[in-house]
Amino acid sequence: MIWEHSSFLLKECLDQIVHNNLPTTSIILCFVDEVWSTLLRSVHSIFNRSPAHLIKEVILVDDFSTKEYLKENLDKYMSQFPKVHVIHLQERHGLIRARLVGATIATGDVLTFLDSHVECNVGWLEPLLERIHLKRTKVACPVIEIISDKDMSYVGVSSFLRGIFTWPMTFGWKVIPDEIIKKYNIKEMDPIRCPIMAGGLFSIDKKYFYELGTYDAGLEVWGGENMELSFKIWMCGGEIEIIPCSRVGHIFRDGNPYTFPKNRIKTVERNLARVAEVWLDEYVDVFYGHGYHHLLNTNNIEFNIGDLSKQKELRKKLQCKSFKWYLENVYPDLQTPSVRSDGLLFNVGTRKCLAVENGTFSFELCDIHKKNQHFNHSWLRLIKQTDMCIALLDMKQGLGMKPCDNKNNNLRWLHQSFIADSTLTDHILWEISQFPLCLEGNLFGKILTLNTCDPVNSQQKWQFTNYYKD
Ligand code: UD2
Ligand code: MN
Repeated sequence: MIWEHSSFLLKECLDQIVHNNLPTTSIILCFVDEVWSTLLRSVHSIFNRSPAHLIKEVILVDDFSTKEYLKENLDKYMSQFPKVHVIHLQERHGLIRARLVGATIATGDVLTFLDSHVECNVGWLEPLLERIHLKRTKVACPVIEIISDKDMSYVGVSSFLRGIFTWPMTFGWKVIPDEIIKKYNIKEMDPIRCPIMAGGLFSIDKKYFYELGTYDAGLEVWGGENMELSFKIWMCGGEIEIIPCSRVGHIFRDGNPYTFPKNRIKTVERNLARVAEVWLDEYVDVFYGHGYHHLLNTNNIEFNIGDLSKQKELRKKLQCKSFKWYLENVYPDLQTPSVRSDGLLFNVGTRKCLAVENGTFSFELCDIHKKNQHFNHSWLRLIKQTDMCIALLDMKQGLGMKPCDNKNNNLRWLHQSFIADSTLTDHILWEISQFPLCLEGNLFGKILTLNTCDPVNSQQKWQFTNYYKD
């Protein structure tokens, strides 16, 4: 049964005029063990709610489902729709590579990806294709409305939502504040630029998708591919928009109703790390620093991120902009500092600033203009001056500077918010030591030493010029 949901549509959308030479689209749905009725609901809603001439074909990619009804039964049922092609993969590809299989056989001008448990609403397709017709580097997403997984009812959602991420690269929605809506006079039907797309539902010009190198095919099963494509689109010259006149319902479920060939958490974190390594530049520390340090530990031999050379080459070839550019221009409200603190490193006891010259420490009168007094404390807790880091060289030589290496946990120092013991927050603790060892500044003899922490010793207290809040 198909319900009418036009009550959820904006009245203004009904009067919208689109070009009559819109591009055609291939609609790609991949699935693994999808419920029969929801899969049919998806396909029927496509045909019932789209102009036939715009649909080149509907490609169903069965990602090696285990359910019997998804084999011959499905083929037989779908044979009533000449435009539907069903592909049964002979091994599990995961949604990323399954979508790519669909893309290779697609013949339409535009690729439209949908999840396999959706309901396309009245007039959903034309506004997406119209945007791409206006500019081929626009990637158009419908508003994703909610189909309840309890009673299958359809719930409309606000149009004023942007797709965003928070660290460590977690997808989310962010409401556009009322004052912004008023200030820019944003209307309900205006396209909304999104730093990140939700991932499941979007239309993209097929040639453009290939120019962008499609997805990183090294991503496994589920997760992170929306980050990868979103960064790539924005940083390499495209745009992502939600088109409020296009609305598609999606069944949101707790967890994934299918198995992961490997562990789910490990699969997703590996995917995210691949994306981070290729796209985040110096901000890669921010990603690892928010709960993914363990991926960097050299004894974590299980963790194999795979080869990234092709992805990095692609980024060069496409002459994509930097992640800093993306943050400043596409997602300025995230306000991510690339380091935890920086500036001068002031020693409270000596009332002087630490300086390095040719690898040798000294204390100098603080001078913000002197580059050799500049340090930063990274998200991975390294204390850096350009690409050299404060390190314990060995017990005899004591402290010195060593080339920075995110994987070397000997180089990690705790300070301020990283320290649990509130009597030591101004101190700088060597992270891997079993008992608390602190950096101490001395005006004579060895300038920097590592001593047993003492909460009241002011020569063990340090201040950076700037601290950045999370
Ligand atoms: C969201 C996206 C989804 C995808 C995912 C992150 C929406 C509405 N959904 O999670 O499209 O971007 O985030 O990766 O934006 N599938 C396969 N093979 C697999 C696993 C999944 O074909 O190995 C299919 C699955 O049947 C479904 C689609 O891929 O049709 C997306 O999976 P999901 O519905 O479990 O993802 P979802 O909506 O939780
Ligand atoms: Mn889904």
